[in-house]
Amino acid sequence: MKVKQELEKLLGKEIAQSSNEEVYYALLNLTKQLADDRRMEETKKKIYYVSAEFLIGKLLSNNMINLGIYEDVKKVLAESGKTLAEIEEIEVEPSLGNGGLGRLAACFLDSIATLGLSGAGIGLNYHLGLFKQVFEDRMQKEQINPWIKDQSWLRKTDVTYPVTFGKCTVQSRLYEIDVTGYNNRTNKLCLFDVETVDESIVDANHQFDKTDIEKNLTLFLYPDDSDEDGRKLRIYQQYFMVSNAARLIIDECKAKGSKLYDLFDYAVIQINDTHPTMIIPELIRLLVAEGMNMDAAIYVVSKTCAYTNHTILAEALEKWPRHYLAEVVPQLVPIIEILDDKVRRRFSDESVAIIDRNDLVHMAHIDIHYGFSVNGVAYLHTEILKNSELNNFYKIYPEKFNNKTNGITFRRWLLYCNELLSDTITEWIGDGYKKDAMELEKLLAFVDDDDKLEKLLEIKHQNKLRAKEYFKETQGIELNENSIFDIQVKRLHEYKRQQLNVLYVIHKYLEIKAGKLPTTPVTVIFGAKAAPAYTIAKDIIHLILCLQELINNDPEVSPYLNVVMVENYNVTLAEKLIPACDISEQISLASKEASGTGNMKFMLNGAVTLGTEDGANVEIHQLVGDDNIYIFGESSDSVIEHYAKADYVSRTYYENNPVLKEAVDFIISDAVIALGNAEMLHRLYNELLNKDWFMTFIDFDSYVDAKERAYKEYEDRKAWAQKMMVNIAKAGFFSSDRTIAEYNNDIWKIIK
Ligand code: GPU
Repeated sequence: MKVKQELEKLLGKEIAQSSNEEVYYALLNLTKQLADDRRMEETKKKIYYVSAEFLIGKLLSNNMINLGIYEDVKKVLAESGKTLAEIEEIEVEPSLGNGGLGRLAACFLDSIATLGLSGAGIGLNYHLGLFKQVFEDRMQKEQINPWIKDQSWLRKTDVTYPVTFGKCTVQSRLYEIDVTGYNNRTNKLCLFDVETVDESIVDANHQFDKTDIEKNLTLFLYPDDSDEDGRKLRIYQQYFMVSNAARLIIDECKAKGSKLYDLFDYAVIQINDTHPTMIIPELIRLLVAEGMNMDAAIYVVSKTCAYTNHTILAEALEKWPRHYLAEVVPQLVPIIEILDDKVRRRFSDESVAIIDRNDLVHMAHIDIHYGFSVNGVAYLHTEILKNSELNNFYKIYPEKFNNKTNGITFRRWLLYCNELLSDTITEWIGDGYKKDAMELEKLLAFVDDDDKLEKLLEIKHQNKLRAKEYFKETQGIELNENSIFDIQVKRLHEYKRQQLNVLYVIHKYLEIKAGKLPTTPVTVIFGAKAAPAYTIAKDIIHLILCLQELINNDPEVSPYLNVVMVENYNVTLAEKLIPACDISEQISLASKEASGTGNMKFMLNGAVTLGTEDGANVEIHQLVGDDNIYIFGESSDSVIEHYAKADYVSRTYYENNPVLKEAVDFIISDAVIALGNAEMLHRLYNELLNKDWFMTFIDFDSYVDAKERAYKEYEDRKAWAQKMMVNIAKAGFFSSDRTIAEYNNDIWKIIK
C-alpha cells in the first residue's frame, strides 16, 4: 500500500499542507479501513471477555504497528515535516478503565486477536469514565474527563436491546471498537450505551442525581459507592452490561446454528472479576424464557462461564444486599435464590452459601459454584486462593481451580513505547521475538558483551531525556536525567504501600540534611490516582506533594534527591515513564497484590525490580535469580500468620526503631505542616501509628537496606547493565500471548 497516496486521498491535499488534526483524522480513517480488511470469519466457538473496564490507551500507533504500516507512516510524516508524536497528541486516551484489571483486559484483547482467536470484549461505553486527576493546593482534585469526540474509534451499530430494571426499561445501543491483532485478524470490543445518557446532569461539583438511571447509567466508571444510591447505580450498570452481553451472545450463537442446549460449544464467557457475575443468573433467565427448563439452563450456563479472581482483599469481593437486587433487578432474585438453595442442599458449610445469614449475596460464590473454571492471576495468588481465601471452595471443586499468570502485550509495552530498545534488540537477535517472546532469551548471550551493555545504558539515558522533555512540556516538571529514576506508578492503595516509599524519602532527606550525601542523585517518581472517597489514599498523595515542594526547593537536598508526583497518571504517561525507569517499585505487603502487571512492563524495559515476594514478583525473582532483583520484606506466609494471630502492632515498631520514628514523626513536623493541611497529615500519622493495616512498619528496615543496596550497585554501571540485560532477556514469559495461549488450552478451547 502506498501510504502517502492513501493519506493524501483522504486529506484531499498534501500532508505538508494539512494541520496535525487533519492528519490525525486521516490516519484514524485509514487505519479503520485497514482493520476492517482483516475481519475474519468467526469460528464455531468464540471467547467473550466481559469486563467493567478496558483500559485500552491511545490506539493509533498500536493499530498501525499491528497492521504493519507504522514504519511507513512515520517515514511519510517525516518527509512532510511532521512527527508521529505530535500527531498522537491529538488523540484522546479513552477513559474506560481504572487500573491493572482494565489494562489486563486490553492486553488480552490484543493477544486474542494476535493469536488469531475469534473473540470479543464486552463492556460499557462510559462517557466520562474515570475522573481526571489534577493537583490543587497539593491535593488531588477530580475533574470530569469527557473523551468521546465526533470522530473516534467508536462505531455505532444497529444492535439495540430493551433492558428492564425494577423501575424502568432502557433501550441500549451497541458501539464497537476494532481490536487489531499483530499481523492477524481484527476482533471487536463491544461497548454498550444508552442514548438517553446526559452529561449535563453533572454539576460543577461533579454531583448528579444518582437515581436518574436513564440519564446517568453510562456516565461514570465506578460511581461513588459511599451511599446507597451510588451502590445501586453500580448494580444498574452491572446488570445493563451483562444483560446486553447475554443477549448479544445468544443472538450470535443462534445465528451460527446453536440450539442453546449446546451454547457451550459456541461460546465461552470469561467473567473478569465479580463485576459481570450477574451474567450467570441473567443467562439462566434468558434460556428459561427461550423454553429451557431451569435445571438444563443452569447446566448449560455452568458449562459456559469461567471466572477470574483478581484479589484477596475482602473489601473488594462484592457482596450486594438482597433488597438492593430486589429493587434494581427483581427478575434475577428468584433465580439467585434457586442457585443458593441448590448450594445449601449440597453443602452444609455456611461459608460457601450464596446468600448469607445477613442477606448479602456473595457474587464470587455464584461464579465459583456456577462456573466451570476459577483462576488466579499469578502462581502465589492462586496458591493463596486454594489454600486460604477460597479453601472451602477448593475442597469442593479442586478441579475448577487453575492459575493463569498475567501478561502484557509486547506490541505496546516494548515495540511502541520503547522503539530504541526494540530496534536494538532486533539488530542483535532478529525479530523473531516479536512473535515468540521467549526468543528474548537469546540476549543472555550478551551479558558479558561490553559494547552491548554500554548500548543498553545509552538507550536508558535517551529514554530519560525523552521523559524529561515530555514532562517539562506537559506538566512543567524538571527531571534530572543524570539521576536514578526510581519509579512507583500504580493506583494509590495502602496495600501497595506508597507510604513505605514515602517514609524512605523522608529518611533520605533527613540523612542528607545531616550531611550524609548520596553518591548518585535519585529522583523518586510517583504516579497514582486515589479513589475519590478513599481518604487515607488522598492523604498519602498530599504528603507526597508536600515533600515534593519541600525537597525540590531545598538547595541542600535537591542536588541529591528529588521527588516528583506526575499528575493524572494514565496509559499515555506510563508509556513515557516505564522505558526511562531504573528501579521498579513493587512493594505491596506480601500476599496482597494478586499479580501486578506494571512489574512486568518495567522488567521488559530494563528496569530492576525492588519488591516483596508478592504476586508475579515471585515469578520474576525465580526467572532472573537473586542477583538481578532486590527482594525484601516479610513472606506472604508470615503476613498471613500475623493477620490470623492479629499480633501486628505498628506502634511497637515505631517505639523500638528510632530511624523509623524520626521518619514517621516528620509527617507532622513544622516543615511539612507549613506546606500542607494539618488535619490530613495528622490523620495519616495517626493511621500509621494506631492501625497500619497493611503493615508498613514491619518492612521498613529491610526496605531501606534493599534500596540502599540497589542505589549502591547502580554505581557499577557495567554490573547494572548486566542486570538490565537479564531482566529483558527473561521477560518473555510475561507476554500476554503466553497467558492467552494458556487460557485457550486450559479453559476456552477455541480451535482456529
Ligand atoms: N485489580 Br479486584 C484491579 O486493578 N482492580 C480490581 O478491582 C481488582 C484487581 C488488579 C490487581 O490488583 C493486580 O494485582 C492485578 O495484576 C490486576 O488486577 C490484573 O489481574
